[in-house]
Amino acid sequence: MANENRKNEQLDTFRVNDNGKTLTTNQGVKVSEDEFSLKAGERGPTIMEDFHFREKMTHFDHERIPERIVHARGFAAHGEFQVYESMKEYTKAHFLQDPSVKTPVFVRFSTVAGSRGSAETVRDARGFATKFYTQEGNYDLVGNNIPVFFIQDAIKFPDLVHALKPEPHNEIPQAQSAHDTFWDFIANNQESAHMVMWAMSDRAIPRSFRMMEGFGVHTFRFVNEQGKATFVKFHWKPLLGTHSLVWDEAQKIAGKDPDFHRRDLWESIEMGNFPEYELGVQLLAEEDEFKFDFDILDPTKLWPEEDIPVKIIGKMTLNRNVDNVFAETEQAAFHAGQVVPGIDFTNDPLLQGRLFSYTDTQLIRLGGPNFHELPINRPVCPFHNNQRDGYGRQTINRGQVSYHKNSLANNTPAPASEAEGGYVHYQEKIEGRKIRSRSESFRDFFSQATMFWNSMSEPEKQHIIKAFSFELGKVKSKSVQQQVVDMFANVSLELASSFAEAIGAAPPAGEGSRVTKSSPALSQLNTVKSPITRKAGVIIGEGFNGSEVLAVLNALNSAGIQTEVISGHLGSIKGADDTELEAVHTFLTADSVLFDALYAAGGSAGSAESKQQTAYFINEAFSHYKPLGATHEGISWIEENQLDNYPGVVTGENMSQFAEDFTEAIAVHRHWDRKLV
Ligand code: HDE
Repeated sequence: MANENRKNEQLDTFRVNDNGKTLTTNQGVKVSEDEFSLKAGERGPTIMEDFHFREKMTHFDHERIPERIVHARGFAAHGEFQVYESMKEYTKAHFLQDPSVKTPVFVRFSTVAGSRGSAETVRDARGFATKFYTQEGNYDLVGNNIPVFFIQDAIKFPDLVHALKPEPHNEIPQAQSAHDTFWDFIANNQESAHMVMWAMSDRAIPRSFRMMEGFGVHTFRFVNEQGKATFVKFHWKPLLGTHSLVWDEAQKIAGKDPDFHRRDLWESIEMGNFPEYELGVQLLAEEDEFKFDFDILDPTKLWPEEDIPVKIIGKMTLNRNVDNVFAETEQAAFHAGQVVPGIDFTNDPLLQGRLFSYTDTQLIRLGGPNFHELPINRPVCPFHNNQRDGYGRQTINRGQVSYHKNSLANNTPAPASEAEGGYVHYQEKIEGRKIRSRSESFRDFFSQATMFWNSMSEPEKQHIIKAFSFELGKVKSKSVQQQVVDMFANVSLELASSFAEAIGAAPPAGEGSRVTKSSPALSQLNTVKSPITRKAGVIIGEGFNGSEVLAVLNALNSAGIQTEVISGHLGSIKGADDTELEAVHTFLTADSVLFDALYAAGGSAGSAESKQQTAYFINEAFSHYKPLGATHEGISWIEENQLDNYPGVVTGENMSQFAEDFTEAIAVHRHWDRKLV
C-alpha cells in the first residue's frame, strides 16, 4: 500500500491556523486586552492576578531550548522516497521492496561547528540527515556530505568537538576550523588526515544543499529474508550534480546573506524546483570483508567507487517546506540507531558510540523521554509498549497493565516473532577480550588521503592548498603550524611544501607518499553539469532593447535558468520600446556573490555610481570564475573592464545564439580555465 501522505495526514491533525481567530489564553479564555498589563491605577504597579500577563511572559521566558551540541545550524524539508527496483535479494526492509511504495521522508541539512544563528556558507562538513517514515517504523540515515570522518573511535568525539568549537577562554572563532585548537587536535590525532583533505576541499563549501552528495559514512548491514547479510555503504547523489562555491565568495556570502543555503532550498521548493537525490548503495559480500588494503569497519576510509560500484536503487524528492521551523526542524530528533528490520549495524567503533549518543542528547535538548511523541518524530505506524509517564507525556495509555509479562492483558502488548516483523539483531559471531585498543588494521592514516589528493583536478588542488594556507595562516602557534606541515607531507610533499611556504613555515620534514592510486569519482570536475535552477543576475538600465532582451530572458528561463533583474532602483525599468522589466534588486540590496552568473543586458549605464557598481559586480563575478554574458550596451561594460575574450564570457549580437551559448556557459558552473591576471 502506498504510504505517501501518511506523515502529512498525521501532521495535519496538529496544525493550527491562528489567522482570523479570537485571542485566548492557553486555557482558552478569551482575552480582552493585550497591550496593557493589569495595574493598580493608570500609573500604578502591575498586579499579580494578571493571569494573561503571567502566562504570556512565562511562556516567552521559556521559549528557547538548548541548541544541538553539533549541527545546531540546520534547515529541513519534507519529501518522499521511492525505490527503483526491489532490493529483496539483499534486504527485507519493507520500504526497499516495492517501487510503487512512496515513503514519506524528512531531511535536515546542517553545518557542524556553528551555533544556531551562524552563517551557512562557512567551511565545514554538512549534515545530511534523513528520516524515513516507513510502515515498519522510522529509519534514520544520519549522514554527512563527506564520506569519511575525523576519528575512528567515538570516545574521541568530545575531544574533537571541543577542539573545533570556539575556544573556551574567549569564544572565538564562530563556525570556523581556522584556529589553534582545531589544528592542534588534527596534528595530534593523525587518523584525521583523510577527512581534513575533504574539509579543505571544495566539498566543504557547497553551492547548495541541492548540489551536494550525502554519505552514511559507516559500513552498515543489509539483511534479507533468509537472514543473509551484506555489508552496505549508503550514498545520496544529487541529480543537479555536486557543485561548490569559491572560498572568497563563500566568506562574502556569509555576510551578505547568512541564510544563503536555507533561502536556496526554501525558494526552490516554493517554486516547484524540487531537489532530487538518488540513493546509491555499495554492496560487499561478507566473505569479501578482508579483501582490501584497509579495514571496512574504519570510518576514515571510503570504498573507491571504481572498485565497488555504487548501485543506484531509488530516488528522494523534497517537495514541501515546513510550516514551522521550531516545531519541525528544531524538534526533529535523528538517531543513527533508529533502524528497521533488514538494516543492521557493524562493529565500526564510531558507529557503536553514536548508537548511545543520539538518544542521550535528545533527553537534554528536548527535555525528557517523550520526544518521540512530538509530531515530527512520531512514526506513521502504530506504536505500543509499556513505557509510561515522563515530562510532557501526551499519549493516554488506557488500562491497568504497564508491564510485561502479564496475564491481565493476555500478555500484551506482545513481542512479534521475526516472521511477524519483529526486529532480530543480526547474529554475528563475536570473540575477543575486553580491551581498550585499536586494531592494527586501522593504522594506515594516509594512503586514502593521498588517493583523494591524487584524484583532484588542478584547480581543485589549488583550492586545497589555498584552504590550508588560509586556515593555518590563522593559527598563531608556530609549533602547531609546523606539526601540520610535517603531518601532511605524508599525504603529498607538493601540498605540504606549498602551504608551508605560504605560511612561512619550514619545508616539510617527511618524505612524501608513494601512493599513486586515484579515484576519478572523487573529483567534482566529473560531476553532472546542468543550467537548471541556476540564478543569473540581469544588470539592466533604462532604455534597454526591450524585445531582444526579453527574448534572451525567455530563452534562459525555458532552459531552467532563473533570472532576476538588478538596476539602479527597484521597480519598473523601461525599455526603448516601452517594454517594462521589474527590478527586484538594486546594487545595494544584491551582490554578485548571490548569483551563479551575470548578464549585462544593456540600456543606459546610469549614474556614475551605477557604472561603478556594474563594474564592481562583473569584475567580482569574473574573479569567482562565473559565467558572464553581455548583449547590446552591456558588451561595452564588459569591454571597458577588459573581461572579453576569456573562457565563460559570452557576448552576442544574435540573441538566440547568445542565449544558447550563455546557457552552456552557465551549465559549466565555473570557468577554471580562465587564468586570472
Ligand atoms: Fe553526529 N551527532 N555524532 N555524526 N550527527 C549529532 O545529535 C555524534 C557523526 C550527524 O539534523 C548530535 O541530535 C557522535 C558522524 C548529523 O538533527 C549528537 C559521533 C556523522 C547530525 C551526535 C558523531 C554524524 C548529528 C547532536 C561520533 C555522519 C545532525 C545533536 C561517534 C555519518 C542531525 C543531535 C540533525 C548530530 C553525536 C559523528 C552526522 C551529539 C558521538 C560520523 C547529520 O548526538
